[in-house]
Amino acid sequence: MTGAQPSRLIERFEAAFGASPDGIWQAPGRVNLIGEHTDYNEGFVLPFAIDKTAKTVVRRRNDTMVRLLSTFGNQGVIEADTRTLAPGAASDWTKYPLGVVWALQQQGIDVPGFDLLLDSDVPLGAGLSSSHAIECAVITALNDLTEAGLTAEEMVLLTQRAENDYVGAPTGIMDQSASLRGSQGHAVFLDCRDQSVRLVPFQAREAGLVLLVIDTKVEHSHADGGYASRRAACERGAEIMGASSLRDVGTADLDRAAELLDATTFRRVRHVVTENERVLQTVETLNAGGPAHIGALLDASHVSMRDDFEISCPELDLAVDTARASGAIGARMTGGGFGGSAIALTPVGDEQQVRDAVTRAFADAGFVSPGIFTVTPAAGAVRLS
Ligand code: GAF
Repeated sequence: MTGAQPSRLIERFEAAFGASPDGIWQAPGRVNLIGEHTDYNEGFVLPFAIDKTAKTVVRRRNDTMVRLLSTFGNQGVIEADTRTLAPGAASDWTKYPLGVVWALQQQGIDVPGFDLLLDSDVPLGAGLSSSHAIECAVITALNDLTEAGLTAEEMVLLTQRAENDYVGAPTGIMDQSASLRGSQGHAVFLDCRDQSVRLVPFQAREAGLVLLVIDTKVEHSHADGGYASRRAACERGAEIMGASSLRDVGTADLDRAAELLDATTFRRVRHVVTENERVLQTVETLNAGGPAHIGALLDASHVSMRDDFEISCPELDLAVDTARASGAIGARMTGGGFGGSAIALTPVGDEQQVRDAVTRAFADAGFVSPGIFTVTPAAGAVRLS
């Protein structure tokens, strides 16, 4: 039923919960064009919302019960009580909606009980932010139903709190910002220090290109140690450099960084500092010449993540290298790393060739067959009915 029409979802909701819903809200997943692990360093990112979404069908209740059902898995209806939510209590997908309720409560917002049906066509564990899509759909619904009047910026911080303190993943604000603030045909140029956003046109088709996503099927979780250890290295690096965050360290400071920091911390810092520069250059290049000119920046970003930040993996490297060798004009892993997806900016005429070459290379290497599809920048979270 994944990716179902709203009318089918309403039928399913009514069959499960015995009443009509108050509405349907949807929020997209994202790809990040460039700017990786810069968000929690108060830096720059350039993601966009994709045309794959989580949908939540919700009905407000008159008690404190939350009843949750998804169209995937066979878990049936899972119940919780808004009065007894505690971080770490849920281990399945329900931690995302319950984390949002918990974060709203921490903010002093009174959240009533509700029934919720979730459907999503954002691939799970593919590094396309399927969990943030759920959280953003839920917070958008609850913001409407409680009339809390939260701004997009406030909802970004509350879903970050849900992720950090309820789910247990020490992530930044990029994914929620793309999901809540995305715009069709645009990438979201976000300054993570003050949450200011500039929308940058990104229309690959008009430039004769497609953006391919290559899902390596290597699953990852940001609650695992790798993400947290990279974040800790960045914080350590900034502190030794006497900066409040790596946002305040520039390329001109790298010689001094090399003297002060151990070799590993230096490479982590160099990735973030140079990645911030690449984001700025990508925005400038997109505005001046369009997507056909950003290939080298995507490639450089991947090399930096592979060699300096060390968050790639053999499957991501193979996807990127094969895509480049078979026609893509630029490619990089996207998202937190250690698995998930790569993106490959590819001339329309070479799309099939790249798909075939990557599929063949994965088979030859004995890797699980990758998922390959195109994405375009889509609108952010919205109420459908
Ligand atoms: C994940 C996190 F959720 C983001 O906040 C960001 O740090 C990203 O990894 C890396 O750029 O998607």
